[in-house]
Amino acid sequence: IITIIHYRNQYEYTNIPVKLPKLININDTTPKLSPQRFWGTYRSNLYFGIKHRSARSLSGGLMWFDYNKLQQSNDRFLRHWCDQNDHLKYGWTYHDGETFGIEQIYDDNLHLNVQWLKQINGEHGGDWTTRINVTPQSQNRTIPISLFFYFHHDLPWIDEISSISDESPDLITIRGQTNELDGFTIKIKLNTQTNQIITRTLTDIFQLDKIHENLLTKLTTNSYEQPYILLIDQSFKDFEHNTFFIQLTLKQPLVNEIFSFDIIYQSDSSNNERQQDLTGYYFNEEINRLQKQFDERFENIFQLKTKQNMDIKKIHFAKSILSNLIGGISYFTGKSLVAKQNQKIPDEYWTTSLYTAVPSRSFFPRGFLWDEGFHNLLIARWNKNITMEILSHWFDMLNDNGWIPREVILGDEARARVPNEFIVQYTNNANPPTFFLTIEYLLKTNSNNHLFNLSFIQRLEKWYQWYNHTQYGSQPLTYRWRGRNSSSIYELNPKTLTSGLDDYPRASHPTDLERHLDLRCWMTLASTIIGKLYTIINNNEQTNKYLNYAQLLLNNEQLDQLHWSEQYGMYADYGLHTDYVQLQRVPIGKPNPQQPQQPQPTHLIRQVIRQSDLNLKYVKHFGYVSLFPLMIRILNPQSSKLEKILDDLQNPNLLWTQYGLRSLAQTSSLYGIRNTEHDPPYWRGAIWINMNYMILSALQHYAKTPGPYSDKARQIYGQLRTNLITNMFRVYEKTGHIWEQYDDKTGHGQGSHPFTGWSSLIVLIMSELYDE
Ligand code: 6A9
Repeated sequence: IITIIHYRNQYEYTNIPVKLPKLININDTTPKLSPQRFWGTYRSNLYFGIKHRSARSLSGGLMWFDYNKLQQSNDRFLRHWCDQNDHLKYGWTYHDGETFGIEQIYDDNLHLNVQWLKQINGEHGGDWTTRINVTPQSQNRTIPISLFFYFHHDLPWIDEISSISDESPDLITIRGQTNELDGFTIKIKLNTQTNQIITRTLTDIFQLDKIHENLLTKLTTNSYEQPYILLIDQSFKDFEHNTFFIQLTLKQPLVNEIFSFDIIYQSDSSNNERQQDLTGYYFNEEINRLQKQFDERFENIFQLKTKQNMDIKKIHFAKSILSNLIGGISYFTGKSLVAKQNQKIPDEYWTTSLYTAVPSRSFFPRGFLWDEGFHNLLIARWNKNITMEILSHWFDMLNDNGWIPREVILGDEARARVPNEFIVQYTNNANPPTFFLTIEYLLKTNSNNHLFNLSFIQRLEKWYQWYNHTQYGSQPLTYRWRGRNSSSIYELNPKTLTSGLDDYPRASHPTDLERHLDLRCWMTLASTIIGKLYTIINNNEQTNKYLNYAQLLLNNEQLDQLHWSEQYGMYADYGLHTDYVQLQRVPIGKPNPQQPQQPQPTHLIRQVIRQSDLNLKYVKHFGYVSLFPLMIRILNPQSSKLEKILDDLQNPNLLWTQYGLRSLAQTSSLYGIRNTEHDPPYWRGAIWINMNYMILSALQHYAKTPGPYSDKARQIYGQLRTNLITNMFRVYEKTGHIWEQYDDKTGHGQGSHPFTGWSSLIVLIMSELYDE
């Protein structure tokens, strides 16, 4: 038997790029080579933001507020960055990732409908128009509303601004130029007659380093002190200006009357090909045409009309969710901060750019490694090219050891959203290699196609070997997530952030002897996929090496020896463990004899309450981890273990709820339990959609594969699918969002929202698209 040699080398450097050809070359994202994805709504952390795929970009953004809010409180009145505390419903109802998008935003006193549409001509990514339709909602006719749109570039770019004229339909015209864009014109045009609604306009230009801090401060202080006189009369020629903004104030909005304006961007290099300006009725027609095209393509791919119990509303729900995942795709450039374990001062990674979807526009607007593999299961159905570019960007982040950061935080805007203690990425930390799921899907549907070239495969192998070298267990064919804190005194169960399942309970005492079932299963999948990739380029030697190794990991007897607990009747982790741990309140320090009356401060410390029980054993916590041999389809269809798992799945005392499968069994000693004083339960009971998707996918597989339990698998599959769809749709109708997790007792959405990352897999669940 050929096995894979596991060696440990000295991982000396954190920030040297791997010595393999890059997948995205310097020109690949330029308007010449990929005009269709040059401009985009790639600042998805904004309610509406736009930029292009260049390291330095002209960036645009929308902001607004109503004066009622401003007067009531001096915080949270300006809408700009998506923020849960704004309590808004918002999201894309259409977005195809390339050509157009339509977003609805519901604020208390106004509704916004933002339509964005691109036309590709010329050499610099073509033209686009953003139409902003505002419907005031307030019954109070005297509440003014202000809308802003701004453009910013790090370097000066404005050549000329036309004067404002109330009569002219073209409110204002800006001429500008940057290295990336060459010459261009921006027109801001009111679509509504100015005599219908009293407007007041303001423009300003200035010099800014950072949009997110300075512009906000500038605007808010000015607006707050002098709500009606905003014009800061800067002399145009005094300085080199790199920021432009316009304010439109509706002084007496009429209820339900629409106010509308267009931001029209025109590249000089499109001038010869442009038939007419992308505005007016022509814009409507184009949007309508693209909507129709989207609807048809959506039905072709997802075929929801053919499914039972799918009414118009559910189909609309599915379209919005897909659009939100796609509309969340962003483009970041900057340097990650990375460090080896125990390294005090972090190193800067080289400058990288990342094209990626994000888990949540409001809360986590940046790249997350294992989330992205799930995102692309859906994105790839819609547009394989987008997925291939996303994958390529991620694999270009490989360092010379074969490591990719778990969280990719690039640029000021992304960094501003992360608390300091979470910014540095540690080069010994892994995260599940879910890209193998995406690649598995791509391989099944494109076997003859040349999606994967040698450089791609070599990078993937390098990545694979990093896991294999650094996360290998102390026994053959076992694996262990690194990065658990064995000296932690506050945590009831030291976290395993690297596994993606954070506080999901593992062995109570982290040691080198631990065996992590989920990681072993991920490596089984990964080995198979690397083997299959090598068949594409006819490398028999490599193919055999990996597929043979996969066979070892797939062997059910081997698996059972390492991970099946006969006593508990489940697959489990193994390690130094006891369930007899508790958080106990103990005083901090010694009592102060000078002040005996003063109550002494206390904190909670983890205590082992039965030392004799602390020994090497299977970890008795039934939940998502126990299901991995099912999820990755390692279990033989004939296995009696499969029957046991299927029975356990249906047991409401364990994982089954009418809203989906919960993460941890109600019988587990850590079910719903806080990990520390300040750490509420996260993966200890809540329902997560990525795992439910994998379970459904596996159930469908076992239902289709002949075997003694196929009927049982089919029946559970059907009920679980219905439960998930019904609940997520219900919560969406009620709250306007899909959520990070769902409460296992009530079905309510919880955690961050909107969370159109992996929760968007509900679209694949609705359409029953799993691995074919
Ligand atoms: C906290 C707070 C504004 C946690 O979806 C991304 C990840 C998953 O990969 C992981 O499996 N989420 C899951 O357990 C969210 C992680 C957010 C960490 C950053 C900073 C920001 O406050």
